[in-house]
This record gives sequence, structure tokens and C-alpha cells, in this order.
Amino acid sequence: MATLNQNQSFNQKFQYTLDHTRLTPEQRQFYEENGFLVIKKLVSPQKLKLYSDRFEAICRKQVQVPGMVMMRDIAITTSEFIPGEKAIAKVQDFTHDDVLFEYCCLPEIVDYVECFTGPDITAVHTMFINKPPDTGSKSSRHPMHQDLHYFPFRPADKIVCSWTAIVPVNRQNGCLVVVPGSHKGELLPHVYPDWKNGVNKMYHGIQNYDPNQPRVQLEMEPGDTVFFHPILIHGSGTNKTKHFRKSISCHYAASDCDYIDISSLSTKYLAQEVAEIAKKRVGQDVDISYQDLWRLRSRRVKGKEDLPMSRL
Ligand SMILES: O=C(O)CCC(=O)C(=O)O
Repeated sequence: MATLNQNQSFNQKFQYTLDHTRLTPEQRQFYEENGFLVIKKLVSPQKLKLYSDRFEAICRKQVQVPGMVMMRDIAITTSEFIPGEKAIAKVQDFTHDDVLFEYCCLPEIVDYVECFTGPDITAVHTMFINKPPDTGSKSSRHPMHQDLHYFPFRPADKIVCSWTAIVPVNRQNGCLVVVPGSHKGELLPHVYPDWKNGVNKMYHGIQNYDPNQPRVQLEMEPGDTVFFHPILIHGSGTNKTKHFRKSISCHYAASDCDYIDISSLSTKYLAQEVAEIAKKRVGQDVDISYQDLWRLRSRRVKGKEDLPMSRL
């Protein structure tokens, strides 16, 4: 009986991390309390260059990748690579590009991911983010949100994001901003923010967000990587510099996570929006469920096959 009580209190102490030698006790405690953890210089400059070069080739249309989505900024007309095009603010769903997908499989990243998901891991959402210089419209901002809003699978504690800075990321170019400890809260309703000059597609923000919550600006150097929980409230500021702010990220889920029925959640409107975007890619007459869309954009990273997240 004494052993059971000890185990119970052990489990209560660590809700968001698993036993793993990679995390020091201090790092583990920090993530438990704050919902994020920054690891300095985790990804090498050579790898960062490889991913940046690949992003450039994708923007220049030298590479075509099935399923990948290019997201353009609504207000910013100056592209980095193709004159006359709007700025590409994001490349999303690069899981089927073997060069960029290599980021998701880097052992230095996956070792940390395992501390949150366990050993069977699926990459579920991938982004190369290229925050453009803002022209005054403030459209380069990313509203404060929780990533779980977008995800139709659970449990939340078995999902984690890795986000790696490719260039120096600071207050001037719109670093990530997080609300420490907010991962202990609930998933809140999200809407498009009512911004004067409009807002980028799929940039949903927390409805009635309280801007007085204490926040931390995550200033990072190239290769620094932050791991964060999907309920952590975060966003990013305006890019006030003349340069594109670059980062690469992957959301991972334990491969035994289960899909949930979202028909009664506020995210059902999101699902309709996602389905419309997908139909533009796969054809209007293709009937594809929200869950299948997520399966298509996912790819197994490590561990057992034939678990719900990795099964197509
Ligand atoms: O990199 C950023 O500026 C924010 C990215 C983000 O939070 C997201 O895309 O969900």
C-alpha cells in the first residue's frame, strides 16, 4: 500500500514528462511548471543551411512536393525569391519532402521528443516559417493561440512541438512569446482576431485573450530549439526588421494517440476551413474526412508501426 501511494504521488508530480535519461531533473521540473523548454545550439549550422536552401528551392519552384502548402502573407507583396509574388510566410506539411523531413528525424531532436511522447513517435504537423518584414499592416504578427485547437487527436500531454531558430530570433524580428504555465489550463475558444488590416489565413487567436497575462519573449540563436506543450499559449510579434525571420518546426504525437470526434467542438468550423483548403489541392469532388487529412500529412518518425497515428 505504501508503494502504491509513492507511485501515485510520483505520477502526480510528473504529468507532462516521462522517465527518460535525456532530461536533467531541473529541465524536467522546468517543463512541468512552465510547459516549454529551450535547448541551446541543438541543431548544427550545416543542417540549418540545408533546410534554408531547400526552402529557397521550394519557393523558386525548383522542387515540387506532394501535399505541401505555401501560405502567403495577406499584406506583404515583396517575396524574397520571386519578384512580383506575395511573401511566402510559411511552407506547411513538408512531411513528404525527404530533405525537410530529415529535421523531424534528427536524433538530437527526437531524443528530447521521446521524453514527452514516449518511444513510438509520429510527425503530425510541419512548418518552415518565414516571417516577412512587416510593412506597417502588422499582418506579420501571430495571435496568441494554443496549438491543440488545430489537432483532432489526444491526449494533449503526448503531443509536443519542436521549434528551431534558423536565424537569430529576437524582439525586433518577432520572436515567439509564451505564457509560462498556461499548459496547465484548458483549451480555450479560438476565433480570427479583429485586426484592422486583416489577418493571415488560419491565424486563429484565443477569443477574449487577456493581454495582461505575464509573458516571456523567447530570444533564440540559430540552432536553439524550444519544445512546448500544445496547450501552452503562445504567438509571435511583428517583424520590424528588413529581413525574413526563419524557423523550422514539427509537432510530434505519440503514435498511439487517438483521433477524437470534433463534431461538437468549436474546432468543427476549423475542420470545414481546413477541408476547403485541402479540396483546392486534391479536387473539389474528393470526399475526405478531417481525420484522413491529418493521416495524410503525418509520417512515422520512430517506433512501432500500425498504431492509430501512423496507420494510413
Ligand atoms: O513562428 C511563429 O512566429 C509562430 C508560429 C506558430 O505559433 C504557429 O504557426 O502555430
